[in-house]
Amino acid sequence: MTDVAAALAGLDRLAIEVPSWAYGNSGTRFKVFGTPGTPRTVQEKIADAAQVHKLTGLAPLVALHIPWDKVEDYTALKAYAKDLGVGLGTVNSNTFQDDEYKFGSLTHVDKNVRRKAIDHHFECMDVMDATGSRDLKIWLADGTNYPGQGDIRGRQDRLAESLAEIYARLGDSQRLVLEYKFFEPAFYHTDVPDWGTSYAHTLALGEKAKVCLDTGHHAPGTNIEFIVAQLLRLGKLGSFDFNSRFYADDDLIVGAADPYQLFRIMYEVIRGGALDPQNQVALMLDQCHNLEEKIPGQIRSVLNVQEMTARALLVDRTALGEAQETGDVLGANAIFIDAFYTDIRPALAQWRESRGLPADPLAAYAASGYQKKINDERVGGTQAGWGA
Ligand code: PSV
Ligand code: MN
Repeated sequence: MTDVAAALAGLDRLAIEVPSWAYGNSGTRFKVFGTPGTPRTVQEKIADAAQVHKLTGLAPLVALHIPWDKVEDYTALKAYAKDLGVGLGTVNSNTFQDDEYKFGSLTHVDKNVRRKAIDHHFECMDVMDATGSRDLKIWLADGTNYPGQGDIRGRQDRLAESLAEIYARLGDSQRLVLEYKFFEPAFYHTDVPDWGTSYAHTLALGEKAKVCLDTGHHAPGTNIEFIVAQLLRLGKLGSFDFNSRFYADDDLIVGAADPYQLFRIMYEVIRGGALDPQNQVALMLDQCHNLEEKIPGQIRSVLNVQEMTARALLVDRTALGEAQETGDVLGANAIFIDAFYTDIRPALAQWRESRGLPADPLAAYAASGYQKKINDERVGGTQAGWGA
C-alpha cells in the first residue's frame, strides 16, 4: 500500500473549477424551487463560489455562461473576483435558448442562423480576452427528433465549417473545448453525440481544440474511464464537466451516485498525467442543486473529487504493474479495491489543517453565518436561474 502522506502530497495539484450556474436556481421541467439567499447577479454567484474556495482551498476558478452571466465590464468583473480570492475560468457559450436555434445553431441549414451562432462565440471570445480565460467551451443542443428530419451528413459538414471559423479567431493561449452528449434536448440524433465525433472535429481543427467530457453524457454502462485514458493518450482531453447521474443527465453532485466510478476516472486522470499543470486539463463541475442548499452542495462536490483523487493516489502502481504483468487478475483487482476502500477522511482533515483550512469545511460553512447573511441581504430582485 502506498504511503498516505506521500500520496496526499499529490493533492496540491488539484484545482477544480466551479460553474457560476450551480449557485443559481435550477430544477426540472416540472418545477424550479427558489431558495432564500440565491444570487441575483453574477457578482453574487462569484461571492458564493469564493466561499467554497475559502473553506476548501480547492476551487480557485469560476466558470461563466454567456449570456447568463453577461455584464458591461468583464475587466471589472475579473478584478471583483480577484478581490474575493478567485479567478474567472472557462467561458461557456449558449446557442440553445434563442428561437432562431429551434432547428440548430452551428449546423443550421440557414447561413444567417449559423452566422448568429458563430458571432455569439466571437462575443464569448471577447469576454475571454477581458477575463483572461483560457477555454471556450462549446456544447450544442443541435440535433433532430425524427429519422429523416435532417441531413445528418450535411449537418456535420456545416458544423465543421462553423467550428473552423470560430477556431480561427482563438488567441495563442486560448483553446476551444467541444462537449459531446448523446441525447437531449434532441432525442433521435445529436450532432456531437460522442467522444469520437468530438475527437474527429477537434483533430481537424488543430492543437488548440480539445474534447470536453461531461460525466453525465453517456449511455448507462459506458466505461467512462476508458474514454479518459484514450483521450489523454491522444493528447485530446481538454476538460471535464463533472457531475453524477442515476438515469439521464441528472447533473447531481459528482461522486454521489457512484464514488467507485469517480475513483476509477481519477485513477486514469493521474495515470495519464492530467493533474500535471502542463497538461492543462480543466477539472470543471457542471451541476445543478435543485433541492439541496447550493453552497454546501458545491463544497460537498469539490470534497468528493478530492477524496476520490486521494484514494486513487493511494493505488500502489508498482505493485499493480507487477500483478498486471504476471497475470494476477485478483491480485491486481485487490490493489484497486484496497485503495478505494481506504478511509482517507481523517488524513484529509489533517491535510486541510496543515494548510490553514478548516478540518471540516461543511461544518465551518454552517458555523460561518454566511447563509443567514445572504438570506437576509438578498431580498427582492430576480433570483438567477438558467434564463438569467
Ligand atoms: C448540457 O447538458 C450541458 O452539460 C452543457 O455543458 C451546458 O453548457 C450545461 O449543461 C448547462 O448546465
Ligand atoms: Mn456539461
